Amino acid sequence: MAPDRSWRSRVGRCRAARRSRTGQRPSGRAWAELGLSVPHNTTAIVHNTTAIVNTTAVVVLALLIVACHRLPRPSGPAPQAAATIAIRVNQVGYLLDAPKVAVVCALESREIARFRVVDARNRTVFGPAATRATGPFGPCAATYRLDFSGVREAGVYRIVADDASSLPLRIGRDVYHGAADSLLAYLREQRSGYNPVFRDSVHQRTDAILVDHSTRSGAFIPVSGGWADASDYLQYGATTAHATTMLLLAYRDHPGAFSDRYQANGLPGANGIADVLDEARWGLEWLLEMYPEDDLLLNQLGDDRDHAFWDVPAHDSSDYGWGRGGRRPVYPCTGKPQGLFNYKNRSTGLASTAGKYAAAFALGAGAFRERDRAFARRLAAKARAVYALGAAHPGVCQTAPARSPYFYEEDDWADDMELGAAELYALTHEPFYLTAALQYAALEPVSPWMGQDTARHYQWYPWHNNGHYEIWREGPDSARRLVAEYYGRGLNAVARRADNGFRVGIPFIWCSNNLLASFATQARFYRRMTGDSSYLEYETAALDWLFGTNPWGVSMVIGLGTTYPRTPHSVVAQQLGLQLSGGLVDGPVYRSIFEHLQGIRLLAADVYAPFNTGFIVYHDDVGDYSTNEPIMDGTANLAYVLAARAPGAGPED
Ligand SMILES: [Ca+2]
Ligand SMILES: [Ca+2]
Repeated sequence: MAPDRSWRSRVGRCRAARRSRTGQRPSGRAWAELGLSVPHNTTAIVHNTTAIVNTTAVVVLALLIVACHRLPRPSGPAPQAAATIAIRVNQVGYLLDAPKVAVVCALESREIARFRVVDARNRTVFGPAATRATGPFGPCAATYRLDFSGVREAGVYRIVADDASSLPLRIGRDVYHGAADSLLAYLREQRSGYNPVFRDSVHQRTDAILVDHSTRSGAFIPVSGGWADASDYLQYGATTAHATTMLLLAYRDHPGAFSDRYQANGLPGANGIADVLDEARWGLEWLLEMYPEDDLLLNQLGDDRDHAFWDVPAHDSSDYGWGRGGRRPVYPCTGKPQGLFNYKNRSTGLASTAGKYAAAFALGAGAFRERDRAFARRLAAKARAVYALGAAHPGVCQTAPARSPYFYEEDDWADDMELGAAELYALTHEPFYLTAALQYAALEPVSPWMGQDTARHYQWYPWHNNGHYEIWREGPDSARRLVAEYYGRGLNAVARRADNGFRVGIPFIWCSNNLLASFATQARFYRRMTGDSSYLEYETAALDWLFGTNPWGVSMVIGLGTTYPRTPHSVVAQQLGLQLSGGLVDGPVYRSIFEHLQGIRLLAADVYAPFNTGFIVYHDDVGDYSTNEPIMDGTANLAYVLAARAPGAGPED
């Protein structure tokens, strides 16, 4: 989610379709095989398009129709605009033995004393039970928590209170079956290099020209591959490394959550390797290209000049001075403030990026040790080298702005070096790495956003420090107690701010959904490390929020649940008339953030308007890049906790 969105006003003008080629365009069935679908009322148009693909002129015309066709407004149950109360539930479902809570959001102050749980035949199976009044929150003049943890029989139910009823909700052992895997569809769609959705190359010949290097600027370095960061086509080493790490961890700890239905190139078909490992390898291969020499660490591909056009990645028109659709720049970490034009970031070193690469490489070396020894050896050598580079150059390597003042303002690097050291220790068992990991851990025991009202964009990244858990897995008892206590401090700081009906204590900065996914991940780690369930209520509430227990009643992952983003801020979805699948969107933000970002223009009436009256807002609108843009690294970050909830996910459960 690159922050400069001055280009966003171009949304809806269908510029790119005029240049689109369609010879490789899959049919509707092929979309489905890729985990994508065509919204119901555009199906006929797309099928027609496929049938006439041989005539270029007609295809261009047809694609214009498709590209300009407005996607349907959010379907599923109406957001109950007319009702004064809404009962919000986790639309993915509730595990049998887990805490189960629904939340009432009353738009007018109103007493809701009791509730019932009814089954598919409308028979009461629980209650009437007392509600718990929890005060106002955002648009809700009053909230109530409805605890139905006592329902432990698998089935489909609804919650009923006064004249309102919730969406149907599922209770069962397998409600998260396939959920983690479903996220991978979005990552495949975001692939650069060969892209399975377009069945075409994306930026394969354009990536990249080295810039901002003291002696070698202008040299071509092959760095095609990886994933586009969001709906623009910038690519970042830091977010890619974090995403790759989370995929590798999800598979390491919960292999049973993942299946094998796709090939390494992302096309349908099993290849004997879990798809999550195929995807992680896609990330690793690109990170290896981005670290071509021991002292050359590349950090960013493309820059915000990308934002001049709203077109599909296979036909990106961005012009970096080498012609439209020409080569793209790749930036190294230099340890100094960067920016080719007027704006500069505040980079001070290499360690924030180097630590992340080291962690991904070391984990990859372990994951592929038996599957591909040569690849694993290469990863292990690169892990050591890039870790040493980071240790020699402490400080942060931020992303580089170009024509706009925005960039990822990461301010911490000890967390990244800690994770790198911890993964190298797990791989090599050389004591030096454990000592280093503990020293770095002491520099930043708590992720600094925890307990705060706000933070800069990506200021404290990643949003949870996975290094503590990795130390706990491998370290001595004294270290294990220490890092568990570190996690507890952060959780406590967030929980102290969560005295509201939804039990959320995160700051609603940009990418608030990522904070919730990370909070839930850290809470889960802490529970496993200590056996202490003090924060289980908040851990559960964070995931419930992501899947619909929020004021808007929206599941924040496209394709999961009943009511999810139907018009995300996505070029591919809008231009091709596709329903994406698997992407986690940014999530609600403070009203003040929404109102001050450049270039946001809602393109349709706000169906959630009754719920956008408070201090936080969310819009299912293609024009709102602040709350409704799917994000690559947030999606991968969520894979871990979703995998942990899958039936038979692994030894932990
Ligand atoms: Ca596979
Ligand atoms: Ca960091």
